[in-house]
Amino acid sequence: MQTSIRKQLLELFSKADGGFLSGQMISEKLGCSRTAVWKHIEDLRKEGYELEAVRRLGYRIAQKPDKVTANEIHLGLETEYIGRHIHFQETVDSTQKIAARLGYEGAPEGTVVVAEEQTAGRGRLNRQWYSPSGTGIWMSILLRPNIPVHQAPQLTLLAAVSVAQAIEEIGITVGIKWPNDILIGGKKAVGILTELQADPDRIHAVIVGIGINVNQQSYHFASEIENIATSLCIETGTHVNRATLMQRIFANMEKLYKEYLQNGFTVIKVLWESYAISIGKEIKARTMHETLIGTAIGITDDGVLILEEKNGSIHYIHSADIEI
Ligand code: BT5
Repeated sequence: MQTSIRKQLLELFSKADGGFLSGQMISEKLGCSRTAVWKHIEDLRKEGYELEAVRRLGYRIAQKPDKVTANEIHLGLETEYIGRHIHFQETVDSTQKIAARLGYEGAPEGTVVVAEEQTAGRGRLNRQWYSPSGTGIWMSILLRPNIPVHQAPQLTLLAAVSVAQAIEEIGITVGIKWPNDILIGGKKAVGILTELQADPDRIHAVIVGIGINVNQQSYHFASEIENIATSLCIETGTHVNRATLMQRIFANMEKLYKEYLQNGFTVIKVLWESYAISIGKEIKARTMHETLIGTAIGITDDGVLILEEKNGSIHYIHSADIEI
C-alpha cells in the first residue's frame, strides 16, 4: 500500500477513535474506489491490524499490531510535540546514539528514536542494557529545554514520573529508586539514562533514554538479571500493547514538561517523592569515589539525593548506585 494512503487511512481511523467508518466514507476521503478501500483494509490486516467489518456500519480497528513503528504510535497520539517525529528502526545498536546524531543535526524537540531491538543498549557508566527484539520499549526522547545545565538531572526524575504514571494507569503499583530505576515488587522494570549536548552555560539537547521491560517472560531475561528484573507482562499476567503505553508516556511527559518549563521543579519533585521508595530508608550509596551508608532524607530542588550518615554528616549525591 502506498505509505501516504495508508497514513491517511490510519488518520481517519484515529479520528474515529475505535468507531466504525463506512466504506463509502473512506472511499470519498481517500479518493479511491470501494474495491481499492477493501484492498487497503486487507493490506492493514496483513500488517497485523485486527479490523472488524460489519455490514452497513463499515470497518473499525479492534486491535493495533504490537509494533512500535511510527504508524502505530501516531494512531491515537494526543500530544503536541513529544512523539510527533518518530525515527523507527527494527534493529539499532543504541537509540541513544541515533538520537545524539539527530540532536546534532537539529532534530526538533520531542523527536523520538525507537527500535524493536538494541544490540548495544547501554545503561549508566556504559553498563549493558538488555534489549531483546519485540519485547520492550527501547527509546530515546530528544528535548531542548532552556534551563541551566546543572538542572538537567531533574529531567531524569520528570521522565521517571511520566513512566511511573503510565504504568500505574494499567493497574500496576510501582516505586522509583533514585535516580532512575522503576521497580515493581523490588525488581527493575525500567531504566532511564539521561545524556546532554551542552556548552558549559547552555543546553543544546537532553536525550532521555528509556528502557522498559514490557512483554518479556522470565525465561527471556539473561542470567545476570533474571533475579533482579521483571516485566509488565509478568506483573499483570497479560500482554501489554507497547505503542499505547508509549502514547501514555508521551502525554504524561509533555504535560509535566510544560508544567516544569513554566513553573519549575516543585510539582515534579512532589510527584517524584510520592513514588520514591528510597527516601526515609537506610541505604548504601556507591559513588565513583566512595561507599556511604546512611539515611536517604530527601532530594534537593536540583534532584540531588541527600544522605545523612549516623554521625549526622550530610552528603549530596549526584550520581551513585543505591542499595536499600
Ligand atoms: C539504566 O542504567 O538503568 C539505564 C538504562 C537505559 C536503557 C535505555 S533503552 C533506550 C536507550 N538506549 C540505550 O542504549 N539506553 C537507553 P543503570 O542504572 O546503569 O542500570 C544498568 C543495569 O541494569 C545493568 O548493569 C544490569 O544489572 C541491569 N539491567 C540491564 N538490562 C536490564 C533489563 N532489561 N531489565 C532490568 N535490568 C537490566
